[in-house]
Amino acid sequence: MNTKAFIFDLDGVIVDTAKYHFLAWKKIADSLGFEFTHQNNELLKGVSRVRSLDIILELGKVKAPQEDKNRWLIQKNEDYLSYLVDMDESEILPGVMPILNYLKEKKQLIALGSASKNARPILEKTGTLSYFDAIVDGNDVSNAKPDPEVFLLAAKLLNTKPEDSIVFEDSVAGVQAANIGGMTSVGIGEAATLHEAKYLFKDFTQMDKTFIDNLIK
Ligand code: B16
Ligand code: MG
Repeated sequence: MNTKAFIFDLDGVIVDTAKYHFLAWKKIADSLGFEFTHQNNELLKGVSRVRSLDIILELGKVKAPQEDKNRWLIQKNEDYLSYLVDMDESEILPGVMPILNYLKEKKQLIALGSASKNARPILEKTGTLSYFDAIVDGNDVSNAKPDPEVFLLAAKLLNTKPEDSIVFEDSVAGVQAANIGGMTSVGIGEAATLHEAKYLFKDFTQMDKTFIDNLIK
């Protein structure tokens, strides 16, 4: 049987943390006196914390010295972490566990490829850490998605070529990163935003074992 590398994004793919990122960023925007909408939040998916703040400040037309930015970055992360305190396996998105278990059963390699610097504690809290043969997160890379660095490093750690790697992603930047890296991109979400993905599923409950079997062939 063939062995492929299956690389999972974290936020929006394994867990629905996008809602917590949204609440924490909204608090910053509220305190600065401008509106931050769910639509605005789409721009931040898969984007690093530092870049996310820059995008938000551009939206609110706010110019600020670096020391203010540093303070807001700390504030946002503290607030975000406060939402994660009680996190457990109930926050794993529907259909994820059956796919992870099937990949294990088929002796496939599994990696995490996330922009988040909070990835490890989230995997621990949700009881999914042991599924991953390699973890690459925001602490390990210097180039943000759509740069493919995060996924290329994950494939390298798994000793797998990019063309034998499959990436599950909910963000436009992440799908682009997988494509640029020469990997098979699987979008998890809406066709309207993820049309660049090679394959698309609304969520993991729509993905059956045959789809995985065909990727492994
Ligand atoms: P943190 P992913 C990304 O995670 C999120 O989609 C994005 O909204 C967030 O800003 C980024 O992680 C950084 O997260 O502040 O926890 O370091 O989707 O690449 O798993
Ligand atoms: Mg994501």
